[in-house]
Amino acid sequence: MLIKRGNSLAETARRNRQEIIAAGLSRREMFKLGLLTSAGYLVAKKGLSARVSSADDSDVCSSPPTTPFVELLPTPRDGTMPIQTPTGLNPAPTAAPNTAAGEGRTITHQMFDRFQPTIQYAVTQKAGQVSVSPSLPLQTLWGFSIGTLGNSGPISVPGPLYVARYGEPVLVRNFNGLPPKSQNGGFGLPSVSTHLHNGHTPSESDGNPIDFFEIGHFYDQHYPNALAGFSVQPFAPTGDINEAMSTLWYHDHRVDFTSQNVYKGLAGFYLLFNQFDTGHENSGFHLPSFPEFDIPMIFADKCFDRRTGLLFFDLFNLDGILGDKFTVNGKIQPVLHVSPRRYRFRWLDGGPARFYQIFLTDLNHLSAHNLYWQISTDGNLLPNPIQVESIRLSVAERADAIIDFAPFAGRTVYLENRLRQTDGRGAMDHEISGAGQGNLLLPIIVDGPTVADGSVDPATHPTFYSLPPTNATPRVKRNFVFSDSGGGWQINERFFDGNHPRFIVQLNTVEQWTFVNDGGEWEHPIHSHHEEFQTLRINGRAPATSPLVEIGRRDMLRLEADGQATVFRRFRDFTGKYPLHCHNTIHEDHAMMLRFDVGPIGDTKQSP
Ligand SMILES: [Cu+2]
Repeated sequence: MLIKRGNSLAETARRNRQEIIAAGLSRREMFKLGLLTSAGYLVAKKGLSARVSSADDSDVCSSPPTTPFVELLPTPRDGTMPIQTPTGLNPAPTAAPNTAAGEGRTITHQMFDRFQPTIQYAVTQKAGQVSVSPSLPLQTLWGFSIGTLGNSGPISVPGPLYVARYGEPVLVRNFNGLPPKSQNGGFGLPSVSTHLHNGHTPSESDGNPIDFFEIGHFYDQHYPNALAGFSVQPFAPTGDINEAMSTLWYHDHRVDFTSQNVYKGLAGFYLLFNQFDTGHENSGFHLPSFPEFDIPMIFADKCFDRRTGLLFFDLFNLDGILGDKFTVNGKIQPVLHVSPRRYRFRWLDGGPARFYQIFLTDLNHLSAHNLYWQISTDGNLLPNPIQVESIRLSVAERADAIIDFAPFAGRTVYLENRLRQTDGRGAMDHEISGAGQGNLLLPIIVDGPTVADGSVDPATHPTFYSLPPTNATPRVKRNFVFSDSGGGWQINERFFDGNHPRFIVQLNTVEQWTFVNDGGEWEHPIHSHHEEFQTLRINGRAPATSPLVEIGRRDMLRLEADGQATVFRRFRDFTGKYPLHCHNTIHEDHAMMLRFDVGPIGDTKQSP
């Protein structure tokens, strides 16, 4: 009975918070009423706080019931995940900000002439009505629509997919057509900065948290699509092929509001191809052809108001929000039909705070260990495919999987998350549910026609790229302690300040960074912009492989409870400001992030 009582207390507290949010009280008013601490947490009263938990008071929401496995998974192959199409921009993009025409950018593009963007896109961020499940009312979400402000189509959540190629620079004109804050439905700020996650991008186009722009304005974002190392020997002028990336994604990164804006829908995929990862299974690495057999999937858990059925964001839970409804490409528990052959799935943990461990489950053969292949970590192909039974993802982390459905012909298998997590601070115990006892994310029905499969069999041990060497001597070794302090989340005991860099990295040098998790009750998925890193040490040992693939190039590092990691980093080609932050987007907004700059002369601060 204790458990029941605890659950109802948590539910009462959530309902009370919903009422406060619905009342639209400002934080200032809440301070006056004595509802908020100076750090921004709700005061520790039972029946209110998300954090006054007794052991039985787990913070999992209770959405209305939904009927699973009805709607189809949106995919690029049938246009239900739209593919972005090039256009001509008028006025033409310029290196300097075109403020006269309404551009919100304030910094001139670096290397605009060197990487002239002959491929141009227009996209508009706006509100729209979206179905997430036939069991729930239409939701007013925010998304990206193809076209210019005032001349764009319906939004899609996730947003349109970009198909880019190395050597073909791109410019995206990104319009803010969002409604005013008074019409935001309780959360979300109509002030945005779109980050291309994992991109090797000039600072001014990176979607820096403080480079946000307002309603009615646009921002030209220049993506060179160039391999890292193009400006230094021995890789100039084309860059290091072993730095090639594949699965990227874009999402809002507006300072203090990233969690709300991404939760509301502002995210999508950006795929990069080249002469090896071609998108055609009859050439290069012979990976399954896009888009027929190559399907991106973003996983995001959501909470819906039990009474209204509308998407709910708990503004007062600063630990991290967990949902009890599991979406894939924006739909709650959709369905995918495939043919009996190999597919490439590109998995992304879209957050805001949940960790996943994804198994292939056959509900009629629960004891079977269904193996598949992991071919990448984040946006990077591994040197070789690795056979796995599961892949673990932290927020913003990606993995490409190759699954052969030939052995499952005529059957149904599920993507199942079996990692247990009871609050937003992490999945500390790494407890794995029994097969069929976890979260069934997506049934895959293998009832498609038998078709030719020209893709490489991962069991033949194909080789992709090599790992770049990590034996260069670092110019500086820096340390970063991630802690629950100051009433929020901090790095080296300070909150984010976007206006002042904590340290300066010297352009075209190597550094060694050590991340330390100062606490046993939370986990932080750490992300840094500019270039990726390679892990040298993790939790006191050399990086390991399966199930947590640690050897590959990465832009995400899962800093476990009491864990630490040392990584090798290069900073080539581009200068300017970049963030290092936790990608639990709630932690990021409150305010576990720092700004570093890359410039001609660096400093040597060791604990910046
Ligand atoms: Cu964190």
